[in-house]
Amino acid sequence: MVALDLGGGGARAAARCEALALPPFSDSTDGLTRTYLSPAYRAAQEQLAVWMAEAGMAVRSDAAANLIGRYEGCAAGAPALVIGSHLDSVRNAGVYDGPLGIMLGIEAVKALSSGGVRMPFAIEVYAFGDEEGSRFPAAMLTSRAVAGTLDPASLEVADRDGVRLGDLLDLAAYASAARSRGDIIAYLEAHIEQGPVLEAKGLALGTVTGIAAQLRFEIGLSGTAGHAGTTAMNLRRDAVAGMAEMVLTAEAVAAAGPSDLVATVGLVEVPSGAANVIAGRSRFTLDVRAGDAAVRDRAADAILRQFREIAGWRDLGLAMRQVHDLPASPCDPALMDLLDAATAAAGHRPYRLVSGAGHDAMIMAALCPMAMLFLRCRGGVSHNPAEHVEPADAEAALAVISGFIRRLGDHLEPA
Ligand code: HGY
Ligand code: MN
Ligand code: MN
Repeated sequence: MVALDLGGGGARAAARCEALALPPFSDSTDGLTRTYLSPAYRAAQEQLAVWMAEAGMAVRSDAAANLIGRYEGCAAGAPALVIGSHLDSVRNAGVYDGPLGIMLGIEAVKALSSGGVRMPFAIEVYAFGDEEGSRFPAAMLTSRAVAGTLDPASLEVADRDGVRLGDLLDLAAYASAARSRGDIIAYLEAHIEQGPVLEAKGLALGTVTGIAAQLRFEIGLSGTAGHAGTTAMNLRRDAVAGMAEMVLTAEAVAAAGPSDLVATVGLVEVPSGAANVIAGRSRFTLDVRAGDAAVRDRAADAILRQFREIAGWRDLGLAMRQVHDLPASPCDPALMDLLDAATAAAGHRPYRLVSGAGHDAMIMAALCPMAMLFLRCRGGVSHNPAEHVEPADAEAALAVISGFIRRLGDHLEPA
């Protein structure tokens, strides 16, 4: 194959993520927030569609509101390599978490189309919708729809304002976003590491070996609302004090386990909370992860058992609902080898590492072989506006993705 001109596409990919951090591509004027199906999400899709078309792709969207660009292979209608990541963000997010993988996919296609090169397979770039779960109490619905693993009951969700997913999209059609196995050869996702390992090793890039298993719960406590000045301490049923004890319990259980076991309470709410009222109700989320699902499950069982004990002696009502269960997802060994080879050919030392963060890749693994390329991010900081990727590292990632694409062609059609 002729050498491709990557033309500063890595730096452009990073710059485009920065361009999507401001209104109308952010729902907030104060930092980046772009939730699934919000006005900012729709505006970002419109901009992405322009960039996909400029790169030589035919653009469409599916019933789950994913945006897809397709670049045909040598023969029209050939099965596709999917390159993707997510367009939504957490609240007050960094700008690269998700979009960078989409932008790099677009740049890889742009290099092929500019060089007039067609592969023996098509390439589709997917911009997924709700990876973060920052709007609805669910996550990765749109990649689940594509992978064909969606439980229709999981679509019955509403956001904090009571807007239901079904108010925004046709839920009866949602699962038609599914792709069939024969249509997809492999899935590749490039993503910032969101951790400190690559930076500590002095490496720009890493090949992911697998993604940690995740469990997520919503917990509700009910006590008795009362007067903060007149209710003696021994007479209280305080839903905030109970929640505080549970938060520290989750932290202690995870801290006592292996280093890859983590537990997080990231959202706490006190409905009708006030300075002079003993809280009658509280709610919070619990996220538990480990590289091994059995380790994760034992820890989650221990945490929930202690929650029941705390609720018991504090005489609090306790409601616990599991909202998310993702198994550990190993990456495909042959695709990891291709990424390592492309990394070495691009002049970087191949290095393998596990992902503690969740990604659409773990869902796509049910549909096809999956691989992930991590990029170093400054200080390992992510889910934070201070997230930063060096343009030079994005250039390196684009070179590796392009090398991966070429090697995938050779891998599928040995000379
Ligand atoms: O939660 C996660 O791991 C991902 O960033 N959505
Ligand atoms: Mn994220
Ligand atoms: Mn992400």
